[in-house]
Amino acid sequence: MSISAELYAPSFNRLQNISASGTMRAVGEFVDLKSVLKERARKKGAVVFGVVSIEDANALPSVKIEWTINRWTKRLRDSMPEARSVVVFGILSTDDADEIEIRRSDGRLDYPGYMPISIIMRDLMRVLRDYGFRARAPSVYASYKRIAQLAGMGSYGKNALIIHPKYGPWLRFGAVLTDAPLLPDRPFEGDLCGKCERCLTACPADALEPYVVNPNRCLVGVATAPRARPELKRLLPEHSPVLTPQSRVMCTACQLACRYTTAERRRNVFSPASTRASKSRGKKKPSRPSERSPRRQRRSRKGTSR
Ligand code: B12
Ligand code: SF4
Ligand code: SF4
Repeated sequence: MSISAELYAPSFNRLQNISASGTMRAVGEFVDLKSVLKERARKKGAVVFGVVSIEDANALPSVKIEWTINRWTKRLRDSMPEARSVVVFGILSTDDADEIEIRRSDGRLDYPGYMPISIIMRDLMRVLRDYGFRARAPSVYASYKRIAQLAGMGSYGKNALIIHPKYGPWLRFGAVLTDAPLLPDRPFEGDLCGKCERCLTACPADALEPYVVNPNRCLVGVATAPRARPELKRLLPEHSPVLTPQSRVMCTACQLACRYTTAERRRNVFSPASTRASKSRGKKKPSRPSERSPRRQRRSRKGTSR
C-alpha cells in the first residue's frame, strides 16, 4: 500500500498513546490525520482549515509588529525546532458581540470573540499528541495573516486583513506547530480587491493605505494606547462604542464596508440608536458611519486630520 505524507499508521508506542486517551484503533490501520484534524476543527467551530510546510512558513521575512507590542515577528521554527507542519484554521466573527474588548482590572485586555481559537488549538494539539506527534502553539509574535495566505485562506486585502472569497475579512486565525508530516495546501493566489477601495474610504481615522494599516491611527489601537492623539480619541464613542466602563465594541468600519461582507453580518451590528429608531418607526436607520453610504462617510470624516 502506498502511503502519502499525511496518511499515518500508528506504531505500537503510538497506539498505546491512542488507547490511553480512549481512541483505540486497530494495528496497521492507516489514518488520514489531516482529515481527522480538519474534522475536529470544524466540529469546534472553525470554518477554514489548512496546512503550511514549516519551510514555507519559516521563509517569511521578519516584520515589525508595532502598536503596543513593538517586536519583530518570530520565525516559526524558533518556537519548535523539530516542527514540520503548521496547522492553520479560522473562526468567523458573525456578530458585533464577537468584537468586544474588555480591560480587566489588572490591565489585561481580553477578547471573548477569540476564545474559541484557544479551545480549538488545545483540541488539535491533543489529537496530534494522541497520535504520538509533538504539538505546540506558535509564538504570538508569528505573522498569522501571512501564514493564513500561505494556507490558501484568502488574499491580503487593501484593509490589511486576509479576505476570504466567502467570509470576507471576518476570519480570525489560530495555528498549531507539529512534527507530523502533513500535506501542505497551496497559497492563495491573486488579489480579491481589484479596483475596489471601499475600506479606505470607510475608515473614519484615515488609518489605511492600500494593504497597510497604521496602528497609531487605527481606532482598535487608539482605544488601548495611553498616548493616542486626542483628535483620534474623539472618534472612539461613535466608531468603537462603550458597553460598560471596561468594555467596548472594536471598530469594524473597514470590514463592514468590504464588498465581501455578507448582508447578514452587516445586520448584526451594535447600534442602540437604530434599535430605538426601528422600534418607533418600524424601520432600521443606520446610525454608525460604517453602515452609511461611502459618500455620507466621506462627509462625516471631514475635519479629521492625518
Ligand atoms: C498588532 C495587531 C494589530 C494592530 C496592528 C495591525 C497590523 N499591523 O496588522 C492593531 C491594533 C491596529 C490591529 C487591529 C486589528 N486587528 Co489585529 N493583529 C495584530 C497582530 C497581533 C500582529 C499583526 C502585525 O502587526 N503584524 C506585523 C505587520 C507589519 O505585518 P503585516 O501587516 O502582515 O505586514 C506585511 C503586509 O503588510 C505585507 N503586505 C503588504 N502589502 C501586501 C500585499 C500583498 C498582496 C501581500 C500578500 C502582503 C502584503 O507586507 C508586510 C511585511 O511583510 C495579529 C496577530 C498575529 N500575531 O499575527 C492580529 C491580527 C492581524 N488582527 C486581526 C484583526 C481581526 C484585527 C481587527 C479587525 C480587530 C479585531 N477584531 O481583532 C483590526 C483590523 C485593523 C486592520 N484594518 O488591519 C486578525 C486578522 C484576521 C484577518 N482576517 O486578516 C489577526 C491575524 C489576529 C487573528 N488571530 O486572527 N491588530
Ligand atoms: S478598524 Fe476602524 S480605524 Fe482601524 S483600519 Fe479599520 S476602519 Fe480604520
Ligand atoms: S473593501 Fe474592497 S478594497 Fe477593501 S478589502 Fe474589501 S474588497 Fe478589498
